[in-house]
Amino acid sequence: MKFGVHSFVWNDAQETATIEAGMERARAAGFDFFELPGFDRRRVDVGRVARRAEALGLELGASCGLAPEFDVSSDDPAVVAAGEAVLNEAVAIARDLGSKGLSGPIFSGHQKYRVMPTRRNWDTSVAVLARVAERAKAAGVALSMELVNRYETNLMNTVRQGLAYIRDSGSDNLYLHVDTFHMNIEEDDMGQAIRLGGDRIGYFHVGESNRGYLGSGSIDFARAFDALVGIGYDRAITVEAFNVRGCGDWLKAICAIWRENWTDADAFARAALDFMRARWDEALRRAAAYR
Ligand SMILES: [Mn+2]
Repeated sequence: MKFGVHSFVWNDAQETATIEAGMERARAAGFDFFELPGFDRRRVDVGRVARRAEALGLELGASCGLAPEFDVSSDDPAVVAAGEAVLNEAVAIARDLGSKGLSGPIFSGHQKYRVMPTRRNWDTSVAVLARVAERAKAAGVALSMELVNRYETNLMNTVRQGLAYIRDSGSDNLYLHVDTFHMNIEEDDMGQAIRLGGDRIGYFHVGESNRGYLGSGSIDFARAFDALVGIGYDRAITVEAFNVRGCGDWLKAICAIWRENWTDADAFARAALDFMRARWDEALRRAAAYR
């Protein structure tokens, strides 16, 4: 299994220099996969980042979220068109980074909504993602939609909803990106949700219920990892947490990061990798015992 770490553990990765610093710290902590968020291509030398990652032996993953003015589920066609352009650009960046996928909450604005989603919002989003998924397929990039919790989108929050979305799209290049932090809020049972997702689970985030040290909260990692082993998941498992001092106010506002759970990012990352490896090995041993 490839274990990854999100750049947010160190910083919000909006410039070449901070991205390179994060990659070096991730490699030093022992990771072999590194996730980058969306960024402004004019501020990041994508080719240089890709070469540096290759030299370090790090596989890159790309993700992005959509600001309200790029909400592809919007009732305003101009906003939807702007959002589709942002997604097409994100696919191109993912391709140029050498990432096999683009993940994150790409199906709506990444924001707290104050209204119910309508059928029209759903259909609008599905039509956009179906088109973007086709373009992404031609670029060798799989799209994985992150099922975030109710405070960060209104369109869908569960694996069952995500599967309905994929069916409606008719796409074979749309997958689900699930995250233990969000599933802990929205799913009745994390293990059942992962099994229901099966081969449509395209990417996996590990986050503790308090966004702090893995094992310090209430996430049932045995249940989650047993299910991942059960479905034969073989893509990256990436720990996500937020560095309060390294991440910008825009990001902290969206994800409601209001306090510091830890201060030493390197120590957090090393402990997270040890924790994930240990829980994964336990899940493999349990599966082998009942094969
Ligand atoms: Mn996540």
